[in-house]
Amino acid sequence: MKELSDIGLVGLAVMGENLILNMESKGYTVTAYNRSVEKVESFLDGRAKGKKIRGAASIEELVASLEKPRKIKLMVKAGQAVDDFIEQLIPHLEPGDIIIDGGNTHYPDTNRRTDYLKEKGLLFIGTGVSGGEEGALTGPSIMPGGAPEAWPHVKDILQDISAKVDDGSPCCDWVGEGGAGHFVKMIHNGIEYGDMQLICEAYQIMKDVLGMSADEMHEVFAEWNEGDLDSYLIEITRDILAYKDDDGEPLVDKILDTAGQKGTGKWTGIVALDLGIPLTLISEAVFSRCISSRKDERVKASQVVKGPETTFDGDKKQLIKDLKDALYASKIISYAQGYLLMREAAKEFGWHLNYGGIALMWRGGCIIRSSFLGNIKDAFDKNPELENLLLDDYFRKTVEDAQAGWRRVAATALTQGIPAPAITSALSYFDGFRTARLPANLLQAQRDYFGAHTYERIDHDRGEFFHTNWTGRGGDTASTTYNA
Ligand code: 2AM
Repeated sequence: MKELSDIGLVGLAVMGENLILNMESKGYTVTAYNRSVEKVESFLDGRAKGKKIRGAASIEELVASLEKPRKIKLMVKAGQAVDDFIEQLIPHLEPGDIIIDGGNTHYPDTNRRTDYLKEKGLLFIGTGVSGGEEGALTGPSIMPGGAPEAWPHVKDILQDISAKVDDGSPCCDWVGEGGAGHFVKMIHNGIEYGDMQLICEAYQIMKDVLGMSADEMHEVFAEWNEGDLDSYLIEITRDILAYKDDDGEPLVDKILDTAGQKGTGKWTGIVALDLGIPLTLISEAVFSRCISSRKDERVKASQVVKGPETTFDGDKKQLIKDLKDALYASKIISYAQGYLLMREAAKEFGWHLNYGGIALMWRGGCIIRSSFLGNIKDAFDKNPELENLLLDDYFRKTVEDAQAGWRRVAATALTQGIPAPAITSALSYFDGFRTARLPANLLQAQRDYFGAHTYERIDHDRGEFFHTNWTGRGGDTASTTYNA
């Protein structure tokens, strides 16, 4: 073992342990530390036995065991634990040393910590890590941001342990300044919410409109996974549908329909509202989980509130084909909206984001990995300044080609009374996006009528505001206005 370790890792829960083993397997020497020090001993005697991994019994020992500039990765509970370790580490570190937070941190905390450590001459990186326990061990998607000067020192190790795509490119690259890495991880999670909701809507339409069995749906997802929809989430859905409980019945049918959430989808929706970005699909996915969790209310309502009493008499094969188009088109909308939000956040926070690189980071290792992300990478390679994915030729044409089927699916869900908020709201966004004149002229008139909020006119320059005394009773004094 080398005299000094390449990196230290604090936090011996499963993600931390697996990342250490991953680093070690790539040839790095690692020092392990944990608040409850007995876990260091049991790790060294267990999974780390015989490997280039040393333990530290204290922060001092950890710091003394590292090559300079020191690199210490925190894999502890997000929040106070990160701040506590930073405070414990500061007195022992020297200018240029690097602290990396690999936890599920909210990006404003990473913005704050990057600035705080910069004042102390230290470099901070906040990185999203996606791929779960298995990914941590075999190759996760890693999304680092923070102090750009730190990147050259950690690039090799982070890229070596990350997932690789077919051509060997690592699913890890520099994301941007401050909290950009954790922001992009948050968007990843939001997109994950959207992708899962879309699949669930397709599932419910197959189950409740077409009356398909789990085995039949398994076949459909297996086929979809061979085409444009090829992705981890379609693949696991295929396998879930085939999984039988002890009595031979599909396990999925016995699972209670109340979805949990840990908050990253909600964070994504809140930022979208704050920045005025129409992130409709992901927001609907979050609200769908909220509706699902109100099970008692739904059960009671189902006994008294009637929906339409129609049965589907269309072509079953065609609807399955249409569902595939609806899923793919809606997914494009969701990513287009997620990218819009990243662009706006980059403007707001002064980040320089590499949009194609982000698609590549998500291409492998993480929950939303899919071949589709290769198309997004291509779109940004062609035009790094692409304003909206829907303006890229490939995506525009794909959505145009899919829209007939997509509209049939939305219409079927609506007439049959099956909730499909992600698929239908994505279609409404698409129609809003491609409509030159929306009814907001009337809305502005209403605002001016009741609140003297003023309006602009199509026959005058932008920026000139008018107020009308609509009833003859109001005054001519306009109120101040702002644009959301
Ligand atoms: P522990 O083993 O001492 O509980 C995941 O929970 C990891 O975060 C574990 O390594 C855990 O350490 C650590 N952790 C959780 N809360 C912490 C806190 N407040 N301070 C330090 N470490 C903490």
